[in-house]
Amino acid sequence: MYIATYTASANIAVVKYWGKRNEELILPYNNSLSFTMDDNLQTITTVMFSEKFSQDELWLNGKKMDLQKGKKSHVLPVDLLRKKADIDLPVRIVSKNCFPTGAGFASSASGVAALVCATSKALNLTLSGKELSMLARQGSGSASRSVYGGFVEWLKGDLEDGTDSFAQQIAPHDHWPELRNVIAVVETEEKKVSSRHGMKTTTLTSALYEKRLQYLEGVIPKMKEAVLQKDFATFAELTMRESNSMHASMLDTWPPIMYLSDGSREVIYMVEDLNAELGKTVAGYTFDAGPNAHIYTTEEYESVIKERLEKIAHVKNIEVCKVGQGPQQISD
Ligand code: 2P0
Repeated sequence: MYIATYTASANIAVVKYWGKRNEELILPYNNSLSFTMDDNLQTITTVMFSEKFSQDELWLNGKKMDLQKGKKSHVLPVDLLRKKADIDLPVRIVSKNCFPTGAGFASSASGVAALVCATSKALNLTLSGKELSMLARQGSGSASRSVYGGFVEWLKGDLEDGTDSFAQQIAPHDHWPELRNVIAVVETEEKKVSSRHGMKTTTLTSALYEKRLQYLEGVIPKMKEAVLQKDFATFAELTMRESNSMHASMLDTWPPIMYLSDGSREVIYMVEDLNAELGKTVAGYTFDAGPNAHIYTTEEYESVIKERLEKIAHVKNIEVCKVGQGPQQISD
């Protein structure tokens, strides 16, 4: 029996990945930047290989999944690693998302990152961060960033074969200890348009998309500098504008994609009002492929933001994350 258990956490991007230039290898059009979260948004995964198993199995949150359906691409890295290790045994994957109840999102990033780390360990492979990131990328793009903690950049790369498209850590988890991500859950239902489908139609139909890619080329160096200097005001403004840029190109997609809801917009106005009232930028929102808000702020303003969110009727749940350390092995 080959066995290993790993945890990995979701990451919340501040320069987002939305569009693939190669769908099979999962190669993006732009570099992206994110913070990996702490164990509040964590997946724990055990991977076992044994001749006693008759077939591959995936158990997610206590339910057996059909490997021929939706999750098939997410487990692709297991096949790649099995070939690399030259071990031809059936696998059993047992994975659990330890997200707060009703968080309203299930992250493929934490799941695939934990899967890649656990599989590699179970098969006794010694792989570099770069190799783990490239494998995770092929399961789900955003997972390439969750193999590291801290502040992470996924390089889009230029090569056709994807060998230069992987993530790297820009700053460790303790670089900016005051940073917080306040999550405002406004919707707990599953999204109507999957990221995979949505990003494809955006790249094919949005006239704004090309403009977004040009815009991001200027944003990325500024975002990295703002984080390295811990310049919160610049960081937050770039984060909000980048999120708005992505959601503008989504709305410009045909048929349009609208992830933001009335609740999301109320959170946006709350953040704008707070920053205006204090005369400085102390909070910056960002939204992924869904209506729930991620508000980056610092420890000092965490409680005022929570108080204001509690007054918004659409907000069903509030969680706070710090920046996390990245995947950890759990001993047997
Ligand atoms: C991100 N998202 O950078 C962006 C922001 C959603 C909006 O990465 O097709 O689940 O598996 O590569 O990684 C979601 O995309 O998509 C995503 P696939 P993934 O975090």
